[in-house]
Amino acid sequence: MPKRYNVTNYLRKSNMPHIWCPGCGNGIVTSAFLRSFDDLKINPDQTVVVSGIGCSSRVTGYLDFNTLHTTHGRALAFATGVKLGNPKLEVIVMTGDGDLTAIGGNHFLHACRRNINITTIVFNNSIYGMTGGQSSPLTPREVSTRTAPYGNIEEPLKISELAITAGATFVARGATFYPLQLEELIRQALENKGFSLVEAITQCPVHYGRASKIGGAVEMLKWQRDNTISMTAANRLPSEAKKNKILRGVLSHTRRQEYVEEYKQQLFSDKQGRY
Ligand SMILES: Cc1ncc(C[n+]2csc(CCOP(=O)(O)OP(=O)(O)O)c2C)c(N)n1
Ligand code: SF4
Repeated sequence: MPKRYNVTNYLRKSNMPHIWCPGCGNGIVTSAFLRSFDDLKINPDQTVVVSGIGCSSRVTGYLDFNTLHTTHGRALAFATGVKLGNPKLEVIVMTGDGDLTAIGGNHFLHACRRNINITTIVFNNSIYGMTGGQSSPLTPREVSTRTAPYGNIEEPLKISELAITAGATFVARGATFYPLQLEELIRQALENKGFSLVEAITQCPVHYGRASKIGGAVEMLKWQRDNTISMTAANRLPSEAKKNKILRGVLSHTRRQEYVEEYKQQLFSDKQGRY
C-alpha cells in the first residue's frame, strides 16, 4: 500500500488558484518538498520558507508555513538573518536558477562557504520564466532566448558543482521526471546539519521548451528521462555510455562545523554555549 501524505494540509487554499502555467514543473517540485517535509514530521509552526522573485519564488504564497517572499536574489540573505536570529527554526529557501545564481550569486557562494544550516531547493528551469524567457546563468550554450536571439554564447554555471566547491555539505540533483527520487533527496537535505542544496531540474514549457526547441511539457519530461542518469546506474556503466548525461543523486555529503553553532560557541564560550 503506497504511503499517504498530507500534502494539501500545508497549502494556503485561500491563495488558489496558483499562477503556474499548465505543464510547469513547479508543482512537482513543491509536492516532492511537501512529501519529504511531512515524512520528517517537522513542525510547520517552527519552519520558515523564504523565496526571492520569479515564478518558482511564488511558492511561498501557497505554503501555509511562516513565509517570506523577499526581493529578487536576496532569499538567502533574509534566510541567514532568520537563522541567526532564531537558530531553532527550520529555514528553507525555495528559489529559481536566475534568482539564486545571477542577482543572488554572491549570497549563494557565502551561504555555502559558511555552511549555515539552511536547505535550499533551486527550481532549475534554465531560464528566467517570470519575465518572459531571458537567459539565466544556467542557460546552455546555443539556446536562443529573448536576450540571446542568435544563441547563447556563455558557458552555463554548473550550480551543484559550484556549491560543492564553495563548501556546501550536502549537494544533490534531481529532476521532475523522477519525483520519488527528488522527494528522497530533499528529505536527506533537510536532515543535513549544514548548508544543503537540492538542484531540481524542472520544465518551463512556455519559455525554455520553445527556446530550446525541445517542445512542450511532455517532450521536456522525456528529455529529462533521456538525458539524466542516476548515480547508481552511472556507476555500473562504462564511461562511453554515460557521456554527456546529467547525474542525478547525492553528489556530495561531507561534515564540518555548522556556522550558527560555531558562532554561538565563540560568543558564549564562557557561558557553556547558551544562546
Ligand atoms: C532587482 C530586480 N531585478 C530584476 C527583476 C525582474 N525579475 C523578476 S523575476 C526575474 C527572473 C526570475 O527567474 P528565475 O529566478 O530563474 O525564476 P523563474 O521565474 O524561472 O521561476 C527577474 C529578472 C526584479 N523583480 N527585481
Ligand atoms: S512561465 Fe514557465 S516557469 Fe513560469 S509558471 Fe509558466 S511554465 Fe512555469
